[in-house]
Amino acid sequence: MPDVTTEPDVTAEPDVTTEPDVTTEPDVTTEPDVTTEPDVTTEPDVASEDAGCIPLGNTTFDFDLESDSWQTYGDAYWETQGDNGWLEMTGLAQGQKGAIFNVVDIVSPGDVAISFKVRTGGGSSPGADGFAMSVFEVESVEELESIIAASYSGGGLGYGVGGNYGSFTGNAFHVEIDTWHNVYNGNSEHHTDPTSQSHIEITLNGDPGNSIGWAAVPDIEDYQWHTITVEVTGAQVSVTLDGSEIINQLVPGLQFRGGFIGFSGSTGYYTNHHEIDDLEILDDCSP
Ligand SMILES: [Ca+2]
Ligand SMILES: [Ca+2]
Repeated sequence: MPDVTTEPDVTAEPDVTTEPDVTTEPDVTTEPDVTTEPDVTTEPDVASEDAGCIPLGNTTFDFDLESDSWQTYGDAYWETQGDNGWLEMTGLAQGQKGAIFNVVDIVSPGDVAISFKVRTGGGSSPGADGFAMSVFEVESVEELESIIAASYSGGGLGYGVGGNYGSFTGNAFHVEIDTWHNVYNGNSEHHTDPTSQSHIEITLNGDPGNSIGWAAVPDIEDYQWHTITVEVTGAQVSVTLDGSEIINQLVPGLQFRGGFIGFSGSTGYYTNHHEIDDLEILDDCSP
């Protein structure tokens, strides 16, 4: 945890706000500028890694999770079978809420591509509630952990802390795999999902009701591994599921701010497995 004291270098970098000038330019000729930008100044933080600008790289979760960077919260746990390891947010019990975050390495702001595998299903019929990948731009692990503790289960998917879900007003980016249709009722239900079907949805700032794009994925609860990729290029967001594009849209004003990356999920009366594997992060800082 002491390593985290170096993190403000990354999260506080206002210089990066100049990057959209670059990111809106599809011209390849401007890209060399990117390599000389402040991203480079963050590299000493990951000096133990290779010289590449990929602080997390390809994480298979096959290593002993307790070794360093990844912290487990609530009902989440690390699971293995043979040489393969993966993350389970909830297990099949009711009323679970779990999260696993990397508390050491920070995802850089700016354009980014993130890929991970999900497996859900195997629970009740219907199943619920779902899970999410989140990147929270906060200044310390303590702040991150207070968010995780305060987050809602159920429709909050273990990351709901903003909007109707709480007082969080910072920047965060989320990719939900949502298998339960919430309908706002001003009481136990804090937002209305965009579709009654299972869906993959991009939301912002800790608010599961702050949707900026979604696609129905009615067959996602088959308890098979599926690969999700999300790419933020300037204000353009695209998502693919098993290689097929399901979301691609411009979100005016959007800027990927980077931060702590992790996963969370929840069950309620209804249940499912909520499993994650093979996280890959590609910052836009390739040579
Ligand atoms: Ca694995
Ligand atoms: Ca939902």
